[in-house]
Amino acid sequence: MKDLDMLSAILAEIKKYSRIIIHRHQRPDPDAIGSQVGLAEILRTSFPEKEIYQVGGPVEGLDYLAVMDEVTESQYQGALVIVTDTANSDRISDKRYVLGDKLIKIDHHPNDEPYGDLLYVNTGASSCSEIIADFVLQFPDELKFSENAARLLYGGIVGDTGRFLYPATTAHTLRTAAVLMDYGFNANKLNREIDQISMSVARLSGFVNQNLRLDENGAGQVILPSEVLAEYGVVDSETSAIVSVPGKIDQVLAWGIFVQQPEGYYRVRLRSKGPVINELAKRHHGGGHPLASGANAHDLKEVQEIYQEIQRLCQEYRENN
Ligand SMILES: [Mn+2]
Repeated sequence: MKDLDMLSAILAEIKKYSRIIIHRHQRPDPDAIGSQVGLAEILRTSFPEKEIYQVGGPVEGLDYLAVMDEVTESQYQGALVIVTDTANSDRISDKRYVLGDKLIKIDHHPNDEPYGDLLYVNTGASSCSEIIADFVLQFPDELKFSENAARLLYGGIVGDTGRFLYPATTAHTLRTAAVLMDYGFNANKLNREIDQISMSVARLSGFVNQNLRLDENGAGQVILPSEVLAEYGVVDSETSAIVSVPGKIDQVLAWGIFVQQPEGYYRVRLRSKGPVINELAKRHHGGGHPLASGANAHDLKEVQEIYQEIQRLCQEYRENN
C-alpha cells in the first residue's frame, strides 16, 4: 500500500470509531508524548463528538507537555487503539492496548516488529510528531491542528532532533516546524522547558566529561554505577539529558552511556556520528535508529563486550571513510 493510501485507510478507521485510545512507549520522551497527545488534541478538535483518551501512566518530568487520562478496561470494548512512536509491542506503555477492537501503529523507528491491524511507518521522518503533522497536512479538510496540538508536535520534533541538530533533521522537518509555529504557542518557553537541566544533572555532565573513556578511533564509553547516580542525586530517567554530552567532543565518533539500574543490570544508550549502531543494539536486547539506539547489558562483562563492539565499528568506519 502506498503511503497516502495507508494514511487514508487510517483516517477512515478514525472516522468509524466513537472512542479512540492512544498509547505510546514506556519511559516517554518529548516525541512520545508529543505525537501521542498531539494526535489526541487533533482528533478532539476535528471530531468533537468522539471520546479521545491518552494513556500510559506517569510522564516522568514531562508534565509541562501533557498529563495522561485514566480509562477502565471496559472502555477498550469497541474502541480503536492507536500507538505512536513505539517500535516494539513490549515497549508499549499500558498492556491493555490489546483489549481494543482494532490496533494501529504509527512510528518512525525501523519496523522490526510490524504489529497492529494497520501500520504507517516512515523511517525518513525526524520524529513521530513530524509524521502526525504530515497526516494533518495531507487531509486539511478533515483534520485540524489546535494551538496545543501544534505546541505538542513542535515539542516532539525539537526533542527528537536535539533542536534541529541531529542528522534526521530535513528541510521538510524545518518547514513542518514553521507551519506548527504559526499556531502561536510560546515556542521560546517550550524550547527552554525541553532544554533546561537541573543542577544535579549539570554536575553529572561534569562527571561524564571527566570520566569518558576514549580510544584512538573515537569510541567512547561512560559507566554510571548506582553509587555515582546516588552521589549526584540523579535517577535513571534524568540521565537522558546527558546522553548527547560526549557528542560535542570533536574526537568522539560513537559512544555508549552505561547506566546501572537498581536491579543491577545496565541500561545502555548508544549514539553515533557515522558508524551504524542499531545492529549492535539488537544483539544486546535492544534496538533503535541507525545512529541512536538503546540496549541492555546483564553485567560489567557485557558492558565491556558492547564497548569492544563499538570500538570495532569505529575502527572499520575510520578505515572506510
Ligand atoms: Mn521518536
